[in-house]
Amino acid sequence: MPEICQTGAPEALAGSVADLPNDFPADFIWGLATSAYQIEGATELDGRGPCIWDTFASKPGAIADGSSGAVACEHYQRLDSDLDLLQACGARAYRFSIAWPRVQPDGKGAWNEAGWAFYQRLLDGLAKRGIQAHLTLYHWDLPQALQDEGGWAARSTAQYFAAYAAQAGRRFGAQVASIATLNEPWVVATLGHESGIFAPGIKDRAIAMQVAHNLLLAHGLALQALRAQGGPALLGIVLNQAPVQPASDTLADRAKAQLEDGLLVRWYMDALFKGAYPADVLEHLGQDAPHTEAGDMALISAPLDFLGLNYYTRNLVSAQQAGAPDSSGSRRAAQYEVTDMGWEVYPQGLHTLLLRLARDWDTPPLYVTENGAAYADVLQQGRVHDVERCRYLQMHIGAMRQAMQDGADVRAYFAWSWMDNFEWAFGYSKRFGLVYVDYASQQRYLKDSAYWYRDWIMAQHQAALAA
Ligand code: IFM
Repeated sequence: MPEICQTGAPEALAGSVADLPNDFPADFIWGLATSAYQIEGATELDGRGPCIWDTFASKPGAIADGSSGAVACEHYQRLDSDLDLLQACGARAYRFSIAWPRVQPDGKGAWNEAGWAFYQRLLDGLAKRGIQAHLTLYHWDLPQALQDEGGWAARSTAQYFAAYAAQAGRRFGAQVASIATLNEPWVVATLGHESGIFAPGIKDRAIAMQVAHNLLLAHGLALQALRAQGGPALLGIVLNQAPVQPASDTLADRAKAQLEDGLLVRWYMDALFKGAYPADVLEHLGQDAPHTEAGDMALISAPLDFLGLNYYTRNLVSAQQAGAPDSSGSRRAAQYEVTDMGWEVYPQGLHTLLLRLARDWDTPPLYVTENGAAYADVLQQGRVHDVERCRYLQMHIGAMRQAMQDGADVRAYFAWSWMDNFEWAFGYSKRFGLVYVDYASQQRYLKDSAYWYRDWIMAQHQAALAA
């Protein structure tokens, strides 16, 4: 391993580079992750329809730097050279999403063949380079035409999503290793419809909880359609999760943490793996609880092949903290070192979370589908010495390995993100990439973390061959 990322961890953090175990299973999946709206740009090219993030970003004040995904990383136009870059980063697997409005501009009705052709080129390029494809069907870019009919608050959107999922399965199901229906339904429901800091910018808790249910229904219907096709791809969903901890031992803080855990973790986990919403959360919601129909929960809790988890930090809550949670799901009061997002670096939370999921629910194999950190990177003579990001990745990989040794069945790890990109309401002001993007020139530069991760993946591969 290169010495650039050999710095030790502060005492408060679990693990250090020296402790990083080099004994992962030979078939463990190492990858990089992105999403369509965050990197593609080309929002008006080749027949793509508008999505809710195009609309939201056009509202004054919605995005911190006034930007949008219209240009982003120009990945749509730079696909071939970007795939060479992905290979140079050593990725063995790539998690990406399809922009629904690119392949079906109105979210229903006609397909856009030029849109499908882009993703076919992407899959061909991955296959040519020996990189496994992991597809996410929905990473937040709902076609605006469906929003105009009520968006995720309308049950019909779940049906349209299932039709789109079935079409994607028919075209690509044999070419991808896995298909995740949704990315982070909590974010879509809560940040998009309760706090309104994300698209479509609605602020209504009853609508948010109906959206939370309709998203899970959409997942269930899509899963049913994909299962019926019987393709080889493993099927699952991706949730953002965190251990929710009280900021103090007071009764009020503990009660608040219990409720937040109910809304962030148990709402989704109980629905997916027990076929019911948690009683304490339903009671808390009262009139704001969603309308459900007979058969919904059976669809939602149909067996999965994998569960994807996006982990960034813990959620530390206190009864005093009012206001909306941020995009990590937290209303926070930091006790440890924080990233550029203000999120605590808390690798032991990944260990806690993985073991808790395995203990409290009958989960399928777990994939860590996102993990990473934003830092204020500086490009100097073509290099970015992002020592903190290297440490972040190393410590979280170490925590994940420890969880595996303690009994969690984890099969994959995807670093977020392959390249700097549009960080939603933060625009381009936050850099999560292992690759630095100079947005003015669209030049890409591997950060030290990319070199480290490349060498780490290579070392795992060699260890597997030698075993
Ligand atoms: O950039 C996002 C991603 O789209 C979803 N998960 C969290 C990341 C960092 O905020």
